Amino acid sequence: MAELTVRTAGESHGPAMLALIEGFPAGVPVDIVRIDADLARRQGGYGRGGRQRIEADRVEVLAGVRAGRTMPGPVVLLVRNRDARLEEAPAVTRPRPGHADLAGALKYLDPDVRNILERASARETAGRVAAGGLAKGLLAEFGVRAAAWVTRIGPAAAADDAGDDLDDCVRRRDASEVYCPDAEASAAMMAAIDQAREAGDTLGGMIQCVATGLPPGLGSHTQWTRKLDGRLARAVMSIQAIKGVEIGLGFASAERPGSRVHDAIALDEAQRDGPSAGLVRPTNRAGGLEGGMTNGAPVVLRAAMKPISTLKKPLASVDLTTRQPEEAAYERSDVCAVPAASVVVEAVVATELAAAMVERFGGDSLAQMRAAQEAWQAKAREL
Ligand code: EPS
Repeated sequence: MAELTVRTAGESHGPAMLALIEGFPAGVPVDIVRIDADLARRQGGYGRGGRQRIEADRVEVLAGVRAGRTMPGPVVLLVRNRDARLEEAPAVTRPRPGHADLAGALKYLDPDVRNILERASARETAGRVAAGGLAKGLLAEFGVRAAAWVTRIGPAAAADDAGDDLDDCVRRRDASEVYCPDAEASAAMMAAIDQAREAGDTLGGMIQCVATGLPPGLGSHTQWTRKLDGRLARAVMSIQAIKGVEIGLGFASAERPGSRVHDAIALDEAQRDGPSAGLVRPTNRAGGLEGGMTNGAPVVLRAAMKPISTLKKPLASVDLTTRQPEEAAYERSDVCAVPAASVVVEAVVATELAAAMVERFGGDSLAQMRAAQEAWQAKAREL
């Protein structure tokens, strides 16, 4: 069975970030302008630091695309670093609490945590966003969309918004400097970032991602490794600084009785020819996933991001060369990267959903996938 996988390579201050995408179907349109727009969004967001004034991320295709469509075989995407100075970058010997620095120093028995932080850096997510752009191109062929936005930064939270109208939500998100559809909350979030900056501190927040148009049955209940909720959680949790992931009601479902958690099943004959075969769910507390499979409702996922670990007013640390107590290292850094992380969440969710589509409908070519999807859809109405 074809398996769609994404791997990245590259250091924060190396020559470039690379994404290797294998198992991607042939014949899928590749929209470079759209991928670059996602890369630019990832670079932006109120609260970013000096690095993003240097970088101007653009995707370059090194392999696997011809005449604007994917070919059979691996795709390689590249995003160059302008701030490429890996050889000249100074040693860092005072590990920053919260970063990969100390755990990596102990793992590799190396007091220069530069060798760790260069790969741990969130710059790596430029590669994952580029790959996610490719995945979005495949999803669009099937009318599937994923969009993510910011719902909290530090103390400032948006009004509850499940993104019922995804187009409207994305329009409002794109008008906000913190990528939050709620204009009033956006202003409060920016004020919170200003306060943190003045205090030499950093802020985390919450991100919500919604995916619509998904056919039921993506993922599988038959083996824990194939459960789509588990795969989405792993992909999102692997994003730098993400410390929590929930689907649907998530942690709130622990407080409620079952009658207020599960989504009743109803009939809507008008939707008989659609993906649900007319078996609809008036509520979506499950966040579109039951038994590790999509149930036809939108997938709704939330992620919690911790504050950036490089602090202008650093926490206590120890110099690994002298073993003397010292403040943790500080260079330039972002005050808040939650808006940027929302773009990464959107990208990795799109990648996992595309992988699940390939698994369900076969991965050689777009034409083959479409035929399999249509054949299933025709049978679904007979259920
Ligand atoms: C990061 C540190 C900063 C961030 C970086 C992630 O980079 P620098 O040390 O060069 O100032 O800007 O994020 C990016 C470069 C990016 O493109 O997102 C870190 O240590 O994780």
